[in-house]
Amino acid sequence: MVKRCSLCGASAVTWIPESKQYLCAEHYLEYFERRVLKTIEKFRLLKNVKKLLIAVSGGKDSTVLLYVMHKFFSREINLVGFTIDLGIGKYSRESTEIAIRNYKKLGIEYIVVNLKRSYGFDIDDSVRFRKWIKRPPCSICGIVKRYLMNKVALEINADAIATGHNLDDLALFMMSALQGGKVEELTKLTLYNPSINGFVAKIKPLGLVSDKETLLYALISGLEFYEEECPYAPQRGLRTTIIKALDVAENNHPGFKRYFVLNMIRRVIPKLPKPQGRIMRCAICNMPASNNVCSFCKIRARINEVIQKYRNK
Ligand code: Q46
Ligand code: ZN
Ligand code: ZN
Repeated sequence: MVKRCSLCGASAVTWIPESKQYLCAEHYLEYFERRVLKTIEKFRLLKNVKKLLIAVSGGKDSTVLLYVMHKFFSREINLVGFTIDLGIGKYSRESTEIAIRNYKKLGIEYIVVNLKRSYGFDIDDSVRFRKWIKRPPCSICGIVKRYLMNKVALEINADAIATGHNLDDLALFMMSALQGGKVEELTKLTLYNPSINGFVAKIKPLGLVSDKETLLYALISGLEFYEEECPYAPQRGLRTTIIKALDVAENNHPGFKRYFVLNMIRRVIPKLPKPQGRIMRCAICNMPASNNVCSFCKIRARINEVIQKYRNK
């Protein structure tokens, strides 16, 4: 039997277990946008933001973020897209091309940094020379993304950086941080991280919509996004177990992830001690750092050194 939209009777595309509603395509788009706009309003994510850097990988989350921000805020906020070509073979080539096509389609100003061209190494190098670098690609990739996002945001005087992290990402990060007792990491897992010690403020407008909801929004809206996963994404281990456990909890108790994340953001994280960062400047690049030399410059120097030494091995 064809299910009907609980609001208008048209044929339904989805069921929202939390509100026990079937929704048609049109009402689903409205529902999703309302959720994102409510998050932005409730958590005052765009307060005093006149220029916003939007980090776009070309995947579904950041593409939806770009599209929604453009649809609702392009008249009042100067939006600038930002993409890093990380040098992960076909994954980076194609996702970067898609990001650029979307910027052009929407008429959004954008910046693309090619890691290899600008800094002499890329993520594939870190894998090729892993034996000597001894660090997983995702850890290097995380340092690169955080550093370049902040650097570019400072250079263009952006008031904040928006990232496409969704509810599932936040629930996973929170569970992992809790499990590992990483209190300092937990304090950063909010929807709004204020500007502190030379780091530009960060916002997560999709932080209360799930992975599935974001995918459905992208599909119904006909957005072009890169569908394949990064080849270095971990396939096993604790991370995967936590994802599965969270999915079981969500299936048995619809809304579990949303309540968990909201309770963490509202009740738990504000009670944690604030990180006591000092303002330091990296001796090499002069960017804000927690040590004499920032993590990016350290890893850049190490990988370039290894490339020089072992390139023919
Ligand atoms: S891009 Fe980078 Fe992810 Fe690929 S290397 Fe890991 S962190 S998995 S979001
Ligand atoms: Zn409807
Ligand atoms: Zn540095």
